[in-house]
Amino acid sequence: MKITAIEAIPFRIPYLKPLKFASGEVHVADHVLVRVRTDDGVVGVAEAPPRPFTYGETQRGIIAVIETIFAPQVLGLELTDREQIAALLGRTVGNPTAKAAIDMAVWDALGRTLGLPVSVLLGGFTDRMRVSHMLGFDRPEAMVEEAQRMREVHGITTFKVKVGRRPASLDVAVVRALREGLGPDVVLYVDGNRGWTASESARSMRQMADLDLAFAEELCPADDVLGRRWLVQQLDVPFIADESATTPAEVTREVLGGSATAVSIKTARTGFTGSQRVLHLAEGLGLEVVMGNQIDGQLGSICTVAFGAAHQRSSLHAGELSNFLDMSDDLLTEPLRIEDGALAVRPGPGLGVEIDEDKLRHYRTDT
Ligand code: MUC
Ligand code: MG
Repeated sequence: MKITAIEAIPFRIPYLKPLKFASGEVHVADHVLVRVRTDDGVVGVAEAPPRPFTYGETQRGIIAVIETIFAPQVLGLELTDREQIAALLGRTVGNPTAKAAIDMAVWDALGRTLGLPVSVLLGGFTDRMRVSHMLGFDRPEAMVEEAQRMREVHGITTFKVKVGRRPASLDVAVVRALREGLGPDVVLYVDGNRGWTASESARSMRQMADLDLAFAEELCPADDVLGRRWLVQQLDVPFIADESATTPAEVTREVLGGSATAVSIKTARTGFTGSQRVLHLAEGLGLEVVMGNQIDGQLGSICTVAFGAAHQRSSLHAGELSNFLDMSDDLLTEPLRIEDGALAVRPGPGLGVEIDEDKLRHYRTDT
């Protein structure tokens, strides 16, 4: 169970359709596949998605920090030394998706070594999650059409709508069109990626008051401290902290400061070890949890479902698990399938997935 090598492999898979939101847009999945090898010949995998506009990480930066800082610290440790590994990686500031991918690849290797699914090791609460689909910026008719297709083809009935544009009326019109087009039974919530001011957010939320929204996420920056607190106190839906609250300390600060009342957990940035810390804090504080999407590929999405399904609180709401559908291809030998609006945990050891070596050869950009 000793870690003997950590590989960081860049790959590039285009999206069929870009995802656009207030803080950026993604046209290509320029991710990093992380492989942790042990002296028993076991290989654990995970993927790191660079999101420069959210965390400042780039594909080259992720590879550099893994190869030059993290791998030398972790080599020689046992797969069960997860607290040691977290402490060593934690000495470096930032680099959340690089750290998370190492953590999750270690968990995958541990599950494979023990012959148990990671989701069972984490808690094993249930074996699947309902899926929420994230709708990026587009014309109202196109977004309604996409949501209808997701409902018809995959049975998805929960949608997160990207907002935060100017004029805000563009987004208000989209959310109204979605409610009118999809009817009262779907769950709708909005995510602004910090695009609006607090007053634009308050005004837009008033204009959408009749649309039965379930949550509002990061409508304005958390750094607008008093404005954000003023906004959150007047809303009658939970306000989800996403990129503003990625660690237990940040969650505590935002929530005790009155700037958030719910939390998004993304395994892509807190791995399994860090996500459990945030989840247990959320339980203690009484916060609702949504399993978020870091615009993950299939490997990242199976990590989200493994964690989300493992615990009661993280499996209550639909998880954001479907944006891999917009990628032109992926790396798994057996592609993920969303059925009846749900994504199941893979039953095999570890994460229960295998990398297709031919596809990896085709999409990796370092050879
Ligand atoms: C989300 O929930 O915000 C867009 C930017 C990012 O960091 O994650 C995505 C989705
Ligand atoms: Mg978000």
